[in-house]
Amino acid sequence: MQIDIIIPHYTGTHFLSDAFKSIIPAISPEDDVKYNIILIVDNCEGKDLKDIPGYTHPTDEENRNDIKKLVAETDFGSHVNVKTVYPSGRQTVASLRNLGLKHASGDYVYFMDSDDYLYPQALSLLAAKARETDADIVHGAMCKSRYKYSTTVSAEPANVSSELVDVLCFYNFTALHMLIKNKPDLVGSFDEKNELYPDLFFTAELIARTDNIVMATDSIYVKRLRNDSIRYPALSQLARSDRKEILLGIYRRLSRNYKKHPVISKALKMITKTNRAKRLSNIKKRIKAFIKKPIFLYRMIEKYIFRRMSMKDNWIVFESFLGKNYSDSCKYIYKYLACTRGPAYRYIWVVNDKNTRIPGRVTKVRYLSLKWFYYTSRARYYVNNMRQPKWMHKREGSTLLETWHGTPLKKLVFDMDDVHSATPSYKMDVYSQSRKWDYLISDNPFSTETFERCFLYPKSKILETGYPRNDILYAEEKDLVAGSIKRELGIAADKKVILYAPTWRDDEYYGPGSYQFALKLDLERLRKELSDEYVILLRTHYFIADAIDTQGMEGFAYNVSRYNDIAELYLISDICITDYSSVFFDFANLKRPILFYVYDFDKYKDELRGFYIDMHTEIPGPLLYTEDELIHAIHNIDSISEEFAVRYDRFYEKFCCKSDGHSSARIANSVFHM
Ligand code: C2G
Repeated sequence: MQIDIIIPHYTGTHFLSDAFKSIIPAISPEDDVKYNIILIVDNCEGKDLKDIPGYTHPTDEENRNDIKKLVAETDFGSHVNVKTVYPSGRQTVASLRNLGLKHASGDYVYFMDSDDYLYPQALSLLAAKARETDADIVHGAMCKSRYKYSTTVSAEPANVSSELVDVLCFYNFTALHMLIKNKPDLVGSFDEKNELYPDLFFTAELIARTDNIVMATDSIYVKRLRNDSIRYPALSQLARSDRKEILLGIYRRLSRNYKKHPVISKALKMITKTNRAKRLSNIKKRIKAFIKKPIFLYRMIEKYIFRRMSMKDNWIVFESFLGKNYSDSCKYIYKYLACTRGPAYRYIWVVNDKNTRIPGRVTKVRYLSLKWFYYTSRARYYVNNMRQPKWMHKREGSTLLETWHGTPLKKLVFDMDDVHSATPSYKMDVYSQSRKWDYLISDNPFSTETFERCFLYPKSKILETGYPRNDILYAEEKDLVAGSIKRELGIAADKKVILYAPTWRDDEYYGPGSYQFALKLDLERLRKELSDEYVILLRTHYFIADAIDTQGMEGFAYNVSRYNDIAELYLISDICITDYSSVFFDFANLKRPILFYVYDFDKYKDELRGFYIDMHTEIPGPLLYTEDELIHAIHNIDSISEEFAVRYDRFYEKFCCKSDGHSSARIANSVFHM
């Protein structure tokens, strides 16, 4: 038996590489089947590709070279042949597949998309079923995934559909994952005029031509949901305003033509029902949200009233961590402006706790309150350290200064392969949000280069000034300030301070912005071992919803998660313990010891995020995997400092090189001209 696997491909060799990797174990070496992969490669040049800062689309030549290399390097085994075809001129998925059909000479044809992948044995199981039944069509089961192919792919999929009518309904009459007997009166061809939905008619016509269809429910195909619709949009993600209309037209025609067909008409009815249910549930959700959350009403008020009022050129809104505190670079830019420009500006601070102490004359507003809408709508300047809400309107002529909240260690946005966090639309969201930033602050040349790539953000708008939030670490009065903070927190002057500030885990969440955290430290044991010399400050990341329990640990462990400004905590800390948080880039400005407590290192590095720098050779302290190692390191902190001295200096040179205590001044002079 010979099976021709037709794969149309356009751009994104990493997708194709995953598909290839999955095909190898999808074929059992014992199969007495010849597989013939027909890869049809479309041209990239001449397509209406978006201009994206920080990213250049590959030329046709580059694309082809990448593919040739991949094909040459992939060892499919002796019973698999690969043929690559490069048609000229503009193609569509339909025309690429039709071309594939022309090259097919085997007993069965099989369509696969280059961005999808297969479960182990998937092809062999289809082939075995075809041999056993001699069916015209052998259809496998399918599921969807947000993640790339991995060798652990045999884990239970979330939503495998195994009935033909289910597959047709949920995968919109897909032409994928079925062996089709290669007879001209059965296979037919794809409608090349139908750019967006080439599968619908092809599959309906195919199914209408034969009753001899069997399911192979143990053979599984994974439809991969792309998370980067900016650089690699799927057909279904291309911005087309006529999409709905086209689809409705096709459904109508199909319903007319196949009114009496038992499977097709049932699948079409299910699609209509599902779409109606989805629309209804969306409307219900909106109504509920409108009633429950005033924010929708506020958005209307902003749109129809505030936006029509004049813009105030001297108003500045500052917002740090969604109004959770008065902190970060926003705080230090504010302090500098208040001191040097005084009443030339009106200062508005977004703080959720109205008792937050902020020196100077400020107007306080809660995050997403009606006042927030009023001031952010009318102010000329908005200084933020996180992403603004994605629906937020930016007025013509206003300035959004994005200070960002750390030098990146963990891979960000477009440098991430899979997105494991609570928001799967992360890449698309960040892209549209960052288009509204007029400036982005960077702490060092490394961040500048990374931000340009990971945000696809123009370098010309990045201000590489160093972080204003670290100015305090270079202030002349820093020891005085430290003394008063220690007193304020009730820490004895003779006690040394350890700050434990871990980050959040992408896969442990309650919902967007609300993450779980379990303290992996035995506080009782730490107290026994360390309390003669040290106290410990425990600080969770601002995304963490779980509270740390320090009951019974008074005088030793302090929960400082709600303390406004972590920079002030750095000032009083003798040792900083973190994991993958960017806090160590800032703390390093003090040249004090840093320990990395990384009990879940492999998972974090390989599965969740990946890092920009080599944690084994570049970071200014040891990687400690267990509590024993951590305690041992604290007892031997002087020898650790000695051991890491050279690496620390190198690290400081690279990442703290722009910090000198005057970053706020540089920002103020570049952005605020009154
Ligand atoms: N932070 C904090 N307490 C923690 C962790 C973080 O106050 N326990 C603050 C620090 O100012 C830190 C910032 O939040 O620099 C960002 O936190 P990260 O742990 O680095 O994580 P994330 O918010 O994902 O930002 O480019 C930086 C990245 O975006 C990381």
